[in-house]
Amino acid sequence: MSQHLPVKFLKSAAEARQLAPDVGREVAFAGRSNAGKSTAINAITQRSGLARVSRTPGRTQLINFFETAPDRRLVDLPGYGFAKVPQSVRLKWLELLQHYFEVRESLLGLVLIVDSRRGLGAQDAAMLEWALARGRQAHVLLTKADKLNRQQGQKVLRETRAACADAAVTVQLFSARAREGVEEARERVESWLAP
Ligand SMILES: Nc1nc2c(ncn2[C@@H]2O[C@H](COP(=O)(O)OP(=O)(O)O)[C@@H](O)[C@H]2O)c(=O)[nH]1
Ligand SMILES: [Mg+2]
Repeated sequence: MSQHLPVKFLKSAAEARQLAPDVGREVAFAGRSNAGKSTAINAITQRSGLARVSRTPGRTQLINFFETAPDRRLVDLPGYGFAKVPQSVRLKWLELLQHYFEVRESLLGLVLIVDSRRGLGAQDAAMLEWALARGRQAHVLLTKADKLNRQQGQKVLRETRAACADAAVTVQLFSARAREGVEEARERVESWLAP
């Protein structure tokens, strides 16, 4: 187990034709806005501030590619669930996301970021469904677990596992703040990127 995942920013894509070349292996991170995706990516890669590269002004939503080794990538997908975004803009992101999952040969697994206090939502379930097509796997991080007591944590873990009853999906509690589950998440990501 490596101690960290070296990461270099590769490129951003606003449209399908701007995606990084579809070679090698990659792992994508998706989640509702504010679920803790940037924080989780930073904890897993131990690069504080890395995923902030993806923060762009206004409502521009980009797919950001990071390289961990030649032809090995982490992909930061645009967050969903903003209340204030116009329907037309929301549809454009969803189309781009759906296109990404449809065409991407190098995508091995999805890390789905879910706020443990909210649980799995309809859009999260849609992401999972898109990702699992064509033999891919998924790993759900129930984030901000430090906000729950042990009993609440076990309950949401149980409920989420039941909702994702699929051999290709694993679920864990995660807290960047309490450093809970960071190693487990990193191992899952590294197993997808390993040759
Ligand atoms: N308590 C707690 N708060 C967290 C944790 N991870 C993220 N947050 C907070 O949740 C908010 C959203 O986090 P961010 O990573 O920017 O979410 P993103 O929009 O999904 O990228 C921020 O205020 C973070 O400080 C965690 O493990 N514990
Ligand atoms: Mg973010």
